[in-house]
Amino acid sequence: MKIYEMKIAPNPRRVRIFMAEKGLLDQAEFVELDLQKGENLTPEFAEKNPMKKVPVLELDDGTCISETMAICRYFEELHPQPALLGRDPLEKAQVEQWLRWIEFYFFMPTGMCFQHTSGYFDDRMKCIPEWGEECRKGVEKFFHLLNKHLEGREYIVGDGFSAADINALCTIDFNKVNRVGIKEDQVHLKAWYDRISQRESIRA
Ligand SMILES: N[C@@H](CCC(=O)N[C@@H](CS)C(=O)NCC(=O)O)C(=O)O
Repeated sequence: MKIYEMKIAPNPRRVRIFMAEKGLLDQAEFVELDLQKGENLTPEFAEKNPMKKVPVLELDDGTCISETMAICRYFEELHPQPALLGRDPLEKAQVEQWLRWIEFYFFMPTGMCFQHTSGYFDDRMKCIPEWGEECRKGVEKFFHLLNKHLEGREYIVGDGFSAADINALCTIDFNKVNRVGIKEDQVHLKAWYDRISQRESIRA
């Protein structure tokens, strides 16, 4: 199987870490695309993913799966251990809840802040810097929420590492481009971040 990605981009990174946790990295060939050069915008790549985004998982029979969490779900079903999407009905629902919160209220505004304030994709979109700045406020709010949530907790959900931890960490790291980071008084978030960052998978 192949994974189309740009290694430093945050969505492919989520898949890499997920695969590393399950010991699957050596089972895929990783195909690097340069997003800023628009290597994802070709008709050939649009055949694989009409949204023209990475990551895309291409199976040996040519079947393509897009969307980070759909790819992760596929690996979770094939290789249930270690469980990264919850171990029982309640935990599965809680992981899903956090994945959606992180995606909608943290990752999305992070991406919007980056795209609308950096001009990285200004060849293909109209940047509205005021919108980017508005999104930055949402991002900062989520840092605060996570800090509060992590008081007295080792992981975001229950007592085990999950995709919620992966997605939150990747979003925090991506915020370096927005110059938003963990504040000095966000000690619970900082302790969690330092702990999670030590996992080998994080450097995948
Ligand atoms: N919802 C998609 C988002 C994928 C996405 O936005 N990927 C970015 C890289 S992190 C991308 O391909 N950007 C290229 C572009 O927008 O031209 C997912 O979860 O995989």
